[in-house]
Amino acid sequence: MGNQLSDISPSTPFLPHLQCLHIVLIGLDNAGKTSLLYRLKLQDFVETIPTKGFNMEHIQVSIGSAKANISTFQVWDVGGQEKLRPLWKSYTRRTDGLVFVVDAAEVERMEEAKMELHKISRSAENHGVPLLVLANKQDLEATMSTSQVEKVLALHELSSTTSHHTQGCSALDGRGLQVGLEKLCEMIWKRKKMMRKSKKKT
Ligand SMILES: Nc1nc2c(ncn2[C@@H]2O[C@H](COP(=O)(O)OP(=O)(O)OP(=O)(O)O)[C@@H](O)[C@H]2O)c(=O)[nH]1
Ligand SMILES: [Mg+2]
Repeated sequence: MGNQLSDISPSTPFLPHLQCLHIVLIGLDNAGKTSLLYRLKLQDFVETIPTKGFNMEHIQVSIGSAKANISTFQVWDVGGQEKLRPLWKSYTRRTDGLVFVVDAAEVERMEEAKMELHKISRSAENHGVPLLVLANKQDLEATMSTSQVEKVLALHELSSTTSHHTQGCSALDGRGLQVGLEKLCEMIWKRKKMMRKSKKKT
């Protein structure tokens, strides 16, 4: 269904809610990407096993206060184990938005997460692609705040053409996800609008 929507959407910029947005969840193993994908899909917390390849689901979310404003997302969730990370590039190519998930309770792995985030952001194809950082597992007690996560991931060092937002969330109870997706949508539509404008000029 999402594919049909995406087929008609490029010529209908005045109906942004009809477009199927392609987004990719990446991040270290155990960060909670698959749990977040199925929280979004099923509105429930499901048992997961480490992802060996990828999962993909179409998800419909109402964005903003108007209930009729439904956005469809094609969400890719790619395994985060070290040996799988070289594959991230092929999933993020030509994506509308990147979602980088961290386990906000795992302080000792933040440096590793930072290195991977900056590596994928440096890839030419990802220049300017809006980035949502999800600081997951906020239901646990000792978690980093969003400002701590922003700092430790050195988001200020990312290219100035990359808009980003950091959102605390939990796949366990669903908090933060709606707001995070709304922010991501906002950034994506803003970029699409800018790209359309600069195309018209040339
Ligand atoms: N407490 C808590 N546990 C979570 C949350 N999200 C995920 N988990 C747990 O964290 C572990 C890893 O979750 P996954 O969703 O499989 O992690 P992943 O990022 O997909 O991992 P890979 O597939 O290996 O890349 C599982 O035991 C989940 O139940 C959360 O918000 N809160
Ligand atoms: Mg997974």
